[in-house]
Amino acid sequence: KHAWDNYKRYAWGLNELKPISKQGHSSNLFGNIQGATIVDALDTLYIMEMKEEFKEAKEWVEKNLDFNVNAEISVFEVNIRFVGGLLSAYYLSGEEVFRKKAVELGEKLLPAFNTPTGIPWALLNIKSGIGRNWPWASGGSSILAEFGTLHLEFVHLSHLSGNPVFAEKVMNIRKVLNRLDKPEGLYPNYLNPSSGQWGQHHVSIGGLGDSFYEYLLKAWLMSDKTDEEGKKMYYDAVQAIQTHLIRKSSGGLTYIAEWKGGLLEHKMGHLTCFAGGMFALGADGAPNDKTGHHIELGAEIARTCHESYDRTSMKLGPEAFRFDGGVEAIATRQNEKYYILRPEVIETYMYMWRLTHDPKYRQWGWEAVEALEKHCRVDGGYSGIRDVYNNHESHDDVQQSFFLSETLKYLYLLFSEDDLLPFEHWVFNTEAHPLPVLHKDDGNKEENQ
Ligand code: DMJ
Repeated sequence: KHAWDNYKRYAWGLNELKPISKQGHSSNLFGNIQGATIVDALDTLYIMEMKEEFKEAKEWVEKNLDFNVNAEISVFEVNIRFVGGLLSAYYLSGEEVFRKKAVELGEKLLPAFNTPTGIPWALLNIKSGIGRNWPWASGGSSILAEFGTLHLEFVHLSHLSGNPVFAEKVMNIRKVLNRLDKPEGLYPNYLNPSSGQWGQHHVSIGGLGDSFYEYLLKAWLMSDKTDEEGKKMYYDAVQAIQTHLIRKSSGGLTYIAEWKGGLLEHKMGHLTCFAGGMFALGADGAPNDKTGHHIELGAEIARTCHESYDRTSMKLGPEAFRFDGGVEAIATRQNEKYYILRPEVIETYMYMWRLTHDPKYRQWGWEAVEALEKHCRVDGGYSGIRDVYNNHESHDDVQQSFFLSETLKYLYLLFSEDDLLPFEHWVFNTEAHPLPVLHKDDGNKEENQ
């Protein structure tokens, strides 16, 4: 409520809030599409029964959310936050405006797929339909975690619009990936959309790779376990990750390293911490009696990520931590010591709690709540921190929209009963927007009704 009220007071209708300077914050990820915090927070407001706030947010969407703008946007960010947020708001509330807006935005994103291979561009001007890739990406490549994180939303867009084009686009991405040789069974982070060849052989379960793996598993779960291709791709990938990337430190902490052309960098990003929850969520379907092993792996990653928080002064985790040069789970570089209100560690606690009911996950979640209140809460909302090892806060003055959509929602779910958004019926997109499992008989049910 503190995060929302201050956003409303100082930055209403803009993308994000600057809680120290008490004004709006615009990120170039959304071009001049506005209202990221509103759309990202809709389902959180709904789930937390903040009815008045949800009503105001819905009215803003009806009157002001406009995609007819001359804007170059990140296809990935707009998909996970805006399309995902609108889809969840529709499924939870049944309000037609959200369905309509989601499909309208989905249509705007389609020109991104106009490449020789159908692997989409990272950036798209939604007025002109012209796409391009990030100038920093290896050899003009698209990014695995970006084009690999469209599947759940696009399947739902086809489901809700009756137009198969969305699902076709994401199924083609799978086809391209399945034709390619994978070094040691791993997926490099870079793929050129024109040649269909990998760029640099860098592999990460954190930034640039992360949610691609998440969406393989969740595509299978969301299909009511009928998507055998997604299932196979997920468990094969996890096998290769275990063999080549997962290591144990001398102090006994399991971590997931980064792989650069066969050499390991013994660094784990905060983003990588989501994988604890992913392994646990996928444990049930693991082949060869490996269920217990996948749960254990999830638990070990959760413990390592908790250590990365516990070993700081502020009890909030750094952006990246290392297992080399005599340290374990500690950031050594100044530019990796920040915390920007990210959710991944709390997300993993939530999955581990639901799947094991070990009370330590609630304790760890509560430690994070106390640290957020102590160090991130300011008069004008919540802010990120520049150095979590310092004893004095230097605030970055941004309240990220994912703080409302993910961090706060996962905390709320961690302390709720399991029947609030039960895993049998819902999967969370990578921005924590719940999407319903498409049960085998859904089509008939709709016809019958
Ligand atoms: C969010 O936008 C999503 O969770 C994404 O998958 C990764 N980065 C942020 C949160 O850290």
